Amino acid sequence: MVTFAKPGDTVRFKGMAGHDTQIIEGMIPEGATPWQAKLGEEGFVATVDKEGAWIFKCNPHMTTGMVGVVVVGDARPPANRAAMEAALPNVKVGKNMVQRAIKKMDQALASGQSPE
Ligand SMILES: [Cu+2]
Repeated sequence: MVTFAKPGDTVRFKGMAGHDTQIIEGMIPEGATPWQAKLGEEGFVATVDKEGAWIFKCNPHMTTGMVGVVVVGDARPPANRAAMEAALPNVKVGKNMVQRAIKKMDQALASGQSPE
């Protein structure tokens, strides 16, 4: 899942029964505030406070591909695209799923998907 936002926007998580959401280390813009919801935390709201790409996971289902991307701002590619690639070897769980999320982001951006 790839979605788009502007700096300072909020992202609300619904249908959270049995799920959580947490930022993946190294997969947010430099200086950005990571988020973590509790398991089943319905309506959890995350704020994307910096431009760039943010990748998050659901801990119980990450290895089956429950990983998402929020692209914040208009820069293409996102400013932290290279930093994400560099951080990939440090991802301990579900590295292939993070790699897949980055690829999906690249594809979404290449196809011209954008906010609104
Ligand atoms: Cu889940």
